[in-house]
Amino acid sequence: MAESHPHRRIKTKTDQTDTSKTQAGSKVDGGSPSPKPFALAIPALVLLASLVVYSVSHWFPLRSLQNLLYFRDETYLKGVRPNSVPVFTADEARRDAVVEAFKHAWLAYERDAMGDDEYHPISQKGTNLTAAGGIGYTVIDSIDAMLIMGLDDEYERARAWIRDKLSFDRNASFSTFETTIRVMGGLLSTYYLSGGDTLFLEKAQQIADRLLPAFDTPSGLPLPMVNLHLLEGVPDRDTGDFVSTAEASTLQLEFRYLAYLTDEDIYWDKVEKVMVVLKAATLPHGLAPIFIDIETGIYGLSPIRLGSRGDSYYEYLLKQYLQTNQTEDIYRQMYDEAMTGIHMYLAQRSVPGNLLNTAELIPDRAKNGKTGWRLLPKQDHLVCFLGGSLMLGATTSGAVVDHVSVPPLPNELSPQGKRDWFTGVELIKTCLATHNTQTKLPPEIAYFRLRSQKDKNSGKKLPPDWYIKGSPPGKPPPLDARYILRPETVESLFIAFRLTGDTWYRDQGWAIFQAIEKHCRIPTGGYASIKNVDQVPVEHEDKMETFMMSETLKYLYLLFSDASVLPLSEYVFNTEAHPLPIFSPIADSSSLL
Ligand code: DMJ
Repeated sequence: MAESHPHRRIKTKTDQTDTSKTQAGSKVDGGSPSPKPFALAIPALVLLASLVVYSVSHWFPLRSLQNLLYFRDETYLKGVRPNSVPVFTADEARRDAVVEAFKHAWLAYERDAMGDDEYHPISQKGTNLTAAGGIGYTVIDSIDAMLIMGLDDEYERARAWIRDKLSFDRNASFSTFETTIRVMGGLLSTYYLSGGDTLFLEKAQQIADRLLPAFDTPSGLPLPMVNLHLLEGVPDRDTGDFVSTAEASTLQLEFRYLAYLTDEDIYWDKVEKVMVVLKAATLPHGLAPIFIDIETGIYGLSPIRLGSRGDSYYEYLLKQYLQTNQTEDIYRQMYDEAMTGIHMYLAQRSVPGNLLNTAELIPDRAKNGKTGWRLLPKQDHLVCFLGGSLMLGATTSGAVVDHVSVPPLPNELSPQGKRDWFTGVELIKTCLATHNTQTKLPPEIAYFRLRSQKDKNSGKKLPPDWYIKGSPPGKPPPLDARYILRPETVESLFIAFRLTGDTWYRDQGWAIFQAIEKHCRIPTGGYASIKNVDQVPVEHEDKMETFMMSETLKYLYLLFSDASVLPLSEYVFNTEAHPLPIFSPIADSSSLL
């Protein structure tokens, strides 16, 4: 098992003449309150058996028949608009409006809270994640966007802060996952985009070294928190002996790229070991419950979902495959299996509008007393990354030619590629349908009325296909009704646009941008979350999440930029939208093989 490091000392994809296939494109945090894992981990076998039973009895025949339909001949790929002429040039007016919005956000933060981890635009102040002091969360998460958008002055000031003020020596616990994706990801991306400014690589290595103790566990799975001063992994009080699947499996792009840059095996080996454990624990069809036991490496009896605590597991399967230029077939296999599992168990259609959505599987007692799975028709906004991701996977993992056209032609994709492309397109449409609210912004969580379930909501005055649970008029809005400036729909729109050149995706992104401007923009500077997407005038929550600048505005900027800016064939975006270059290994000795 893991001994070598074939993946480094090589060339980035841009250096190569072989540009085999086209490729790129991003999720853990708190959509819904996450249930605690049950105290006892159960053997994977029990889960496996119950999923198989579930499959046979509920889905398999119908799904197989549906899959066969994708084999038929087509002139246009299902999900591609016939006769649309692809556009590759910038939409300058819209792009510049996004840059103005970014400055509105950044300049307010810089004025009121420079260096603090988080920003509160209404009270015009900053706070840190812990009382021990900040770790540059907002500055580092935002700085690569400044380079990308050509905001040179802002970039120089942010760089000076990182050079002079940043310290990671904080005696408090920080999230392993969040620190990796935002801080390490931001530093590594800026290192590359700045043409190799060593300040960023040094800082990335410093934070990586402080995060490494998280992996010192019996299984090799990381503890969810790390004390950055004591250099000790720390369990999460809420999840005890467990770490969420997404948190454990969304560190790989960052640590692997650092290993590639520094030639230090340890970074690669620690995160690959995590994948070895996850692979061994995987359920049939690649689906993963959202909690895994850190000591044993066995999944806990916990929900299977594509939203919070599950999402970026699936995202990083594809992206690990893309990061090393499609050379690590093991990740392609794991990704393909997982996508098939999603189609078999989670993909649903709603009534009456036939919207494709993804449900959750909740472990429960069946009538015979055994463990079974109950379908919960709930979709976090976080799942909206998956539309673009499926399309990207279709043109890479699902391609049967080296160069896929824009938009792809039917004969360029495998049956699975066609299936995933179409599902991706459909899922984006569903996510856009959840923007059909008073504010045109999506809720944190939507429930769907499924074809396959009895209609329990008939007669209620609710949106036909989906609704926000616990949101009766006159009552305080539930947390599900919030919009916290999340990027997932625009992330998918960006990828879809790059892969199709279809300006319809740009128009959808522009409508979302306008809704953000109308309802979230604070006149004195910055943007704030809103408490209820279905209420106008809106009520604000005094917080601007760091992903507003690092993801939402960056993806919007890229959506309106010309196609040569950060092409998906050369970059893979980490789950926090930090672009990292694709590179190629010289040998194949993955420990997963
Ligand atoms: C981001 O921090 C990342 O995309 C993460 O993977 C999921 N949640 C947020 C954005 O919604």
